[in-house]
Amino acid sequence: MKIIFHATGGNPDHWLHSLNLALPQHDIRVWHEDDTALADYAIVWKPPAAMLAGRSDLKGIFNLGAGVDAILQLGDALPAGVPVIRLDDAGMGIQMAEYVSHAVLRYFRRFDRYDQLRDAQQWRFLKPFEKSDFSVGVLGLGVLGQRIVDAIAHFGFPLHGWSRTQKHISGVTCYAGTDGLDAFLQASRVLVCILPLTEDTQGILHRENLQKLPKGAYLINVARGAHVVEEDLLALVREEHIAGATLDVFQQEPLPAGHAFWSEPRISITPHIAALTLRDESARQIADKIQALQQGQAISGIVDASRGY
Ligand code: NDP
Ligand code: OXD
Repeated sequence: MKIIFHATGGNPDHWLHSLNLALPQHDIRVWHEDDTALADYAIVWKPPAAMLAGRSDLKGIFNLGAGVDAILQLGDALPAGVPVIRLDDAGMGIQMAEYVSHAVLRYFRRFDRYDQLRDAQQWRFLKPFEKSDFSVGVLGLGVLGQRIVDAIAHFGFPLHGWSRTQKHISGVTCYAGTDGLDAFLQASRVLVCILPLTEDTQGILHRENLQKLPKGAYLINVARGAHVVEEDLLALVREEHIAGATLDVFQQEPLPAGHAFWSEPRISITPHIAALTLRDESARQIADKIQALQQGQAISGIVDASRGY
């Protein structure tokens, strides 16, 4: 089997090492601009259009991430009829669970405020939040959203979730579709965004929607920066409708020097590390899926381009 590889921002040597271990019997090559030789599969992250345009020889394109917004932006440059396959968890679920649990607990237990008091050398007691008032709402109940919900459930917070199609998850009040969004937002003291970035979800966290959150709400965005209208979030933090935010993703990455988020102490920032793509786990998952496809078996993770995820 011939496989072409390209990962923008990744080290090809490290990837080739993991891929060769998982797919020892295959011929894997790093794609370069004039490489038009036949290939059976492509393994990519943010590939250039020239890599995939017209490649009807491919049987599948593996995306080295859960989010497919970058690859779907290639539009007509993607070869018609060739499935795009996203990573299903591949070690990202546990990382998301860790990240979001930490952010929820840090805010709930007021450790953000205690850090400020420690910096001011003040020994002071802060009134704890009531857990029964502290509902956590998760936007997106897919592979990663459900993993987050499972982790948060252990701490006993009231849980809400929102998805496109109706879900039934024990211990979670589930809302669906545009009709369910307002009630979901009104019920979410902490809002976690883990949606895919699509035409329908782009800019979904704008002023009007953020204002539907209860006063004093807290935002955790681990999905894509373009879900949030950044100026609206900043204004609502300054107006104290939103108490603060933990943001892993931004409209522009790296977050530019001088961006107002850097100087807002109520906004915690991480550089898109909530869930890293793990090379060995990802390579193993891709190898298993190639084997299944070669045997004519169904696989999970095939992207529906018409939905955008
Ligand atoms: P999934 O495709 O498994 O889940 C997506 C969820 O979002 C589903 O529950 C889906 O609803 C819901 N959804 C999609 N569109 C809408 C809509 N219009 N209205 C309501 N709900 C909607 O994705 P994953 O959980 O695997 O990943 C989610 C995202 O996380 C990725 O797309 C990526 O952008 C981001 N990510 C960020 C990382 C980071 O490090 N910061 C790392 C990995 C991923 P339904 O169930 O009905 O289909
Ligand atoms: C992903 C990401 O989508 O790393 O997997 O953001």
